[in-house]
Amino acid sequence: MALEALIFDVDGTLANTERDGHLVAFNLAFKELGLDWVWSNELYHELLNVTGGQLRIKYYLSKYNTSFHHDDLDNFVASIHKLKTSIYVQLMDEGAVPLRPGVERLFNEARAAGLRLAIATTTTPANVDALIANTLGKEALDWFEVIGAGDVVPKLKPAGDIYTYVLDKMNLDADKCLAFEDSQNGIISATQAGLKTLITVNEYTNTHEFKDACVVLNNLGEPTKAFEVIEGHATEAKFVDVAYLQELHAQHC
Ligand code: XBP
Ligand code: MG
Repeated sequence: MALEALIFDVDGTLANTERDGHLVAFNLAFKELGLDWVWSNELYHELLNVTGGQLRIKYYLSKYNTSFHHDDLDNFVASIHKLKTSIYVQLMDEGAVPLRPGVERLFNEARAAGLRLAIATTTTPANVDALIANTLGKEALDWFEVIGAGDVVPKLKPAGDIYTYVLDKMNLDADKCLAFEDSQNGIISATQAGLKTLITVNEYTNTHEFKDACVVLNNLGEPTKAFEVIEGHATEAKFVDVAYLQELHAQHC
């Protein structure tokens, strides 16, 4: 079965948007609304176990700020999240977060090799557009055949719904694809949709469980700076290119 398509997670995989984008935007939104909530990097690490910004805020209130009450919590949280999204987009417009090593290079090589590209993420669609447009240029949004984002499906990751949605839209079988993820919730989601997955960890996810991964790397690597294999088969490859992806795809993982 030949490799035909690559499906990418966004947050933590394409860029370190959680630490340098979302966390900053949540705290700025709280401040702007006069709330005395401050999420530290350590607390955010724990809160990331819950995917989806609105659910994350509710989780925070239920576990770390139990004295806070609001008569219309759903709408209140939605309004905080709306402000947080606009702040996040502004941060991206200011170029706050670069892509991780090897991401732009791999997009270009994959496109040149005729691989189909797509995105499957839990984050709000506007956030994806802002990151892509500000790092690769607006026209790069067209590189992705499908951008599956946010609550286009009822169940967020770790449910497999977003990957299944993307595969359906592409009219593609899971065994012709590879997924790119950074987290345990992400790999559970991709695996549930039947996908083989390559993991690049980051500071929030380097202790996660990735038993179903084809390989766990520190990042995608560049010709000038090789990746490190954290878990998986030894390889001659020094950075992730199309030939290495074909090698991984042929493995039983
Ligand atoms: C991403 C998320 C999102 C972002 C914040 O997970 O869980 O909630 O943290 O974005 P994944 P929103 O990388 O697994 O897709 O505030 O827009 O939800
Ligand atoms: Mg992620």
